[in-house]
Amino acid sequence: MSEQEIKVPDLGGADEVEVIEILVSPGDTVEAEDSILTVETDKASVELPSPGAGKITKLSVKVGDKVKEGDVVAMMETDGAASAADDEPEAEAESEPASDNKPEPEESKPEPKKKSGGSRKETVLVPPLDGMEDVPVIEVNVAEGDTLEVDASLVTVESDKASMDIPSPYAGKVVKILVAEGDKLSEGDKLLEMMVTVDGDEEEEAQDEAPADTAEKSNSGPDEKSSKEAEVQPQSSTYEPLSPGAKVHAGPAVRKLARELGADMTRIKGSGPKSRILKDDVHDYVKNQLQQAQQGSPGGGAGSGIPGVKLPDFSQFGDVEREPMSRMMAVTATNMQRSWLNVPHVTQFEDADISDMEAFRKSQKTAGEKKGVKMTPLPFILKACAVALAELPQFNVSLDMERKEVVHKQFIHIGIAVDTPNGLMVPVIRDVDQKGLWELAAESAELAQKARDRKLKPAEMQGACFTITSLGGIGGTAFTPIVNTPEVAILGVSRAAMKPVWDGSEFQPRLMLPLSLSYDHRAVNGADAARFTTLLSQLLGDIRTLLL
Ligand code: CAO
Repeated sequence: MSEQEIKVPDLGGADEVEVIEILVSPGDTVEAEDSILTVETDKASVELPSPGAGKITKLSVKVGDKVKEGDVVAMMETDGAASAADDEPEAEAESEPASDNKPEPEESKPEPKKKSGGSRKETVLVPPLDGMEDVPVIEVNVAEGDTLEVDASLVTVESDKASMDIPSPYAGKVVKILVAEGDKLSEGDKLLEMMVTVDGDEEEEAQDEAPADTAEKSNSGPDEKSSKEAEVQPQSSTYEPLSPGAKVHAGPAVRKLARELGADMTRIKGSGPKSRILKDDVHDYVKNQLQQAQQGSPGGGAGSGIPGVKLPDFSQFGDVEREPMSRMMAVTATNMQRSWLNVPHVTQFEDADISDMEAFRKSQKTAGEKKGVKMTPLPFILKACAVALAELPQFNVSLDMERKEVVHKQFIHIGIAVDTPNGLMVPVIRDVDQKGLWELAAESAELAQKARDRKLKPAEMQGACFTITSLGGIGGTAFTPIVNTPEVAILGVSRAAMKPVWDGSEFQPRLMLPLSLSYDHRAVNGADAARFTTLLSQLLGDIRTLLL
């Protein structure tokens, strides 16, 4: 037995490099060429291999340490065979070619900001996205050469919950667009370059800040787009596959682990520098996949216990065309299926006599015109639901099945389903119980318009206790809505129609509003559901009771 030093080999020109991962522990037995640790230069990550077979006895470095050629990083016990350490084995450079270690050519360095007759170049970055990351660009709204005002929409991005426009922080001319449809963006990513109009003082300031500020904000080098892709695309937070051709950055030990666990590395988000995949990322990914399988796959088939639907070759029956689902459609489909599979649904029907309510609503037409607000049946229904939720709080809960707890909500926020050209969206009106009818009319109209214009912010679609889906403006006599989990009930409203109603001595023509209440039968029992719809019917039948 003899003790042997493991040293940092020739690093292809790099001086000091940082240890980013340690792949062995004292006591581990390693083979020759097994990776000991990973260091990262500006341009490449490098695994330092073991010079021979033996047992690691000591580590002399930790993650974050800077090392250079010849530094001892670990000690190992060998059986006395010839040491290869002194031969300085070549480190295994991975991912980027060795030539990347060369100093950057002069011309690729950003130039200091120049005074340019009342304008300066700025790189517009992605602002905070309400905590979201990797949000796909669905539309680029400007072209190179366009002259923009402050707040002009630059691009539209679409998350699971909402689409939003990213506004221009400057007035000026678009010089170069750095993103394309389909790119995934996170806060701080570069969007485009603009020549921004500045006044004299600001220009002086910009001159003083250069070049440090310029290096940060301006980068018009030819590699801009490709480096952006390399940085952004692998950062999928939902374990979506990387785009075709995107490179996986990981060392051999991590690759080996992924192989052993059967994990597809192109689906793993790397948390290391430059999105490098670490061992923990592989473990997290596998854990996440197992959890998903246990909870049931949203798409049915594997994991949910439900056989998937096998599609025939439709072209055998006639011409077909295929188009990709929009992200919103795919998300809605997943949510609907998740709810349908998880929630035991029951629907309770009721008709509310809204003849008097309708008379009152019509009497408010002129007042509405003066206010610029249209009073539809929806605000009355919102108000009636808020009263019913307060009186029957078992509807204002969510179920935490994992902890076997019922979450009671002390607020009354109601979602309204809005039909938009891009699909179904559900903005949320907060504190409905504390708002008046005009306020509810104005707010629901405003949110519905925002939904149609794809201007809803994610926060405006969160936090609902209950949902109303009104098809009354369109038609139909009844339907069975799907509960918008984790809420436990949803009210479907169909088209009001004149019906003969028996008053004890004769039939009266009354305007009847069909209500369909779907509920989660785990949280709500049938008797309470009947109480809820009966109460709604009474409240809408005599809207004075809404004030009580
Ligand atoms: N019975 C009869 N008429 C009704 C009615 C009802 N239940 N509800 C609304 N109306 C009338 C309104 O009074 C209005 O008529 P006037 O113009 O003569 O006053 C007309 O229908 C259109 O109303 P609206 O749809 O503009 O307004 P709203 O407040 O009733 O609804 C909104 C707003 C956003 C809920 C609705 O526009 C919408 O998008 N509904 C579709 C929701 C949906 O897709 N649900 C399905 C989800 S599951 O796939």
